[in-house]
Amino acid sequence: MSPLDKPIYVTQPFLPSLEEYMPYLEQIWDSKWLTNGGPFHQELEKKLSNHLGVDHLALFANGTLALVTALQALRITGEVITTPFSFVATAHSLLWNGIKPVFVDIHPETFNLDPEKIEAAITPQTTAIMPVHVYGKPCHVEKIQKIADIYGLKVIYDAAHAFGVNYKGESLLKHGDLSTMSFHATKVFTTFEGGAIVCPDAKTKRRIDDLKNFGFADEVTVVAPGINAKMNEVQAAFGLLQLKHIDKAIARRREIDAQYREQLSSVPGIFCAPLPADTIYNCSYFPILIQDAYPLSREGLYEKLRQHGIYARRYFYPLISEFPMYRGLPSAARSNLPIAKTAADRILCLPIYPALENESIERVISIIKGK
Ligand code: T4K
Repeated sequence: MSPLDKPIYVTQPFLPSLEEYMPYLEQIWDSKWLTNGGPFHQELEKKLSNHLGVDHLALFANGTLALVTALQALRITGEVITTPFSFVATAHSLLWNGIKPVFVDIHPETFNLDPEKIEAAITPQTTAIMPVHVYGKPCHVEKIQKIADIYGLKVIYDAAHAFGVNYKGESLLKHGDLSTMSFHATKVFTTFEGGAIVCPDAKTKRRIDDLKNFGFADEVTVVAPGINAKMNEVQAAFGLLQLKHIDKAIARRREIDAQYREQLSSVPGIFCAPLPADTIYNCSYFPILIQDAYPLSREGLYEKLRQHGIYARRYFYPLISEFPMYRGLPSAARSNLPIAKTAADRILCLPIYPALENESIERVISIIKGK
């Protein structure tokens, strides 16, 4: 197979060399400490908190369990306002807690929950807002906090895409009552599967730590009906190794983002979602909108790229609100979510990952340009 025929996926995990990973594995084999808050787990919590500039962070087995547990930690009930333009895990975490999702439309430029539309969706049952920093681009955190303060609501950010994003001089993860992260294989920072909850104080971290370990507070005391959501030592060790390379990996993502932007911004009918203001962005995704001026529809371009071995993805199509377990909700009506519907019908995320070669980027660009 020539390099030109090699399939190009939307993403690929950044894997340091196996030799670099072996000493960590040897240590695990020697100690026989495989899970339950072992030394690598503890070290990664400390190093990640420092790297991200946050006060407290609890590691999780994946991002979905982090979301489910974040809701438990704050004892959220009733209704929660959220976005339909996300990965389905966001809303699923609500259903797993017996909470009713209330979908609110997104902003056309950021693809994030539109703060201007939140107030109209608040009812006496509303207890929280769960916005998503979609593609790692910051939500309007100031406006959302103001609404939460007025109505006495909690804010849990699904920050699955927002690893290392800095907004107005500090970590984006510091906003809201809690932020959850995903370290899945497809994410900027990965531990194969994995996730975290970022929280502001030691007391909340303690509760979260209990909840992710069946509710055990000590050997004989169970304080809550917790779950098993612990990250194991093999994953935590891999996280420590990833962390050593993460700045270089994000720098390469920035180069790719710049190349796409330079080459595609002037193509009629291709809209490159702008870089967020006041933000040091992680370039986790490269979303484009296919507009009427482009000769193909979004589906047409998606198929054309596939025929050339390029697997761009339609994140987030279909909208969460279109799935069977959500579509009966009054807030899932298409008339309530026109901007999200248009975005879902026109969006395409192009391949972006540190090992993506310049020739591959050129290949993607030339197909989009119709050459
Ligand atoms: N909240 C939000 C906003 C999220 O986006 C997600 C996850 C979550 C919560 C939940 O977090 P986790 O519980 O997952 O930690 C992927 C991921 O599975 C999912 O983690 C992610 N969001 C979502 C946006 O994307 P798929 O169905 O697109 O994955 P898949 O398997 O098709 O992978 C995409 C491409 O990545 C493949 O074509 C090739 C490449 N790939 C994938 C894997 C799994 C690799 O090169 N190596 C791999 O190991 O969902």
